[in-house]
Amino acid sequence: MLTKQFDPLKKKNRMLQILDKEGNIVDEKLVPNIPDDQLVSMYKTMLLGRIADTKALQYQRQGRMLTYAPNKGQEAAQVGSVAATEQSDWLVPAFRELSAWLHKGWTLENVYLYWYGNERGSEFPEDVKILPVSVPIGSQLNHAVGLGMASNIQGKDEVVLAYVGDGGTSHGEFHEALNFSGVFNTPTVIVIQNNQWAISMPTTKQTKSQTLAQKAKAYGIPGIQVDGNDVLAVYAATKEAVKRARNGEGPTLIEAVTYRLGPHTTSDDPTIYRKDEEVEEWSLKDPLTRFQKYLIDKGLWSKEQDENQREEYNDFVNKTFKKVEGSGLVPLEDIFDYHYEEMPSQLKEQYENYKRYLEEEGS
Ligand SMILES: Cc1ncc(C[n+]2csc(CCOP(=O)(O)OP(=O)(O)O)c2C)c(N)n1
Ligand SMILES: [Mg+2]
Repeated sequence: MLTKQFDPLKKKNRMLQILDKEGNIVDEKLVPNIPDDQLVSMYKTMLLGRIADTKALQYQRQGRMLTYAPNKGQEAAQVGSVAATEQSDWLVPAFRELSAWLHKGWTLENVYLYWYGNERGSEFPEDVKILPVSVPIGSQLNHAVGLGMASNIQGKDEVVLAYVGDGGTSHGEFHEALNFSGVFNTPTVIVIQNNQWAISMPTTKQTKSQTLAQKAKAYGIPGIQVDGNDVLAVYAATKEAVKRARNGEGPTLIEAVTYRLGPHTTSDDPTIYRKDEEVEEWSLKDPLTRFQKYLIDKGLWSKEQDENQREEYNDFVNKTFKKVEGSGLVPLEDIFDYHYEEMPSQLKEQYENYKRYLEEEGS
């Protein structure tokens, strides 16, 4: 069992890594059993995620997209984990999970619609079990544990995979969720995407703990730290956790050690608070390059295929965004009657103020 073999409290064998930063296998015995076509499909999602991410940032810079939270560098942490779940399982995101969303089946068109500023993007196909983006840090974890409790009560076979950032681990909800998941033995797998930064706050200042994974110990549940830029390690740890959850053995906490290569959001300038050398160092551990080398070594992929695939995705992403741009926005008024069947009085007052503001603006 990986959670026994790797211990976040020990110095030796602390972090699970299967593919090193050059894309070579560290230990054959640890390589998870993933069919070839699935390996390729995982890589393709990571590639699409990278391209769609880069372009989203550009669209926003061109004034064509409302806002965006970049994912560059975190593709393995996301695809490695979601690929280890089943279609019937739940995905509960924070807000920086582009590659996980795409792999699970949230269409790029709807993801883009959301960041474009059109709430219709948050509509998911019936068989795609994803909760909407959750911007209030940590809040999604309580929903995830609740879904897990519901799965238990209704005797369903659904496992819940939830994401949170390193910054999110300082929020009360993180601790409540871990405690409840342990007490109620919920089928929940919580993946911390430790991307080293919570806006300008480094993980080293976020906690006095050596690792984030060790926090599981206090709640009596298994916890493991994995190289989050190694898709095979993330997959292996998640697969084991999902199996445990489905067998009625409760939750697991996984810390995926990764790095946010881009800005926090489109309103952030990371050069103010971190050094270029740090970013360069992490660029050498790029999750895509490593996985690509592994697939090429295995004879499952080639440089030529890679170039063609990139071209195809560039084209697909451009076309998708054009459609989104042509869709228009949901009228801002809609946010006033979005939450309540009948608008409460204080909201009515705000709505009146808003209309007055528009009249004054227009005059
Ligand atoms: C409750 C709450 N407080 C503050 C914020 C503002 N905020 C947005 S992202 C963020 C940092 C999150 O860091 P982390 O959990 O590491 O996730 P990352 O952004 O690195 O993916 C903060 C403080 C928020 N969205 N919600
Ligand atoms: Mg973070």
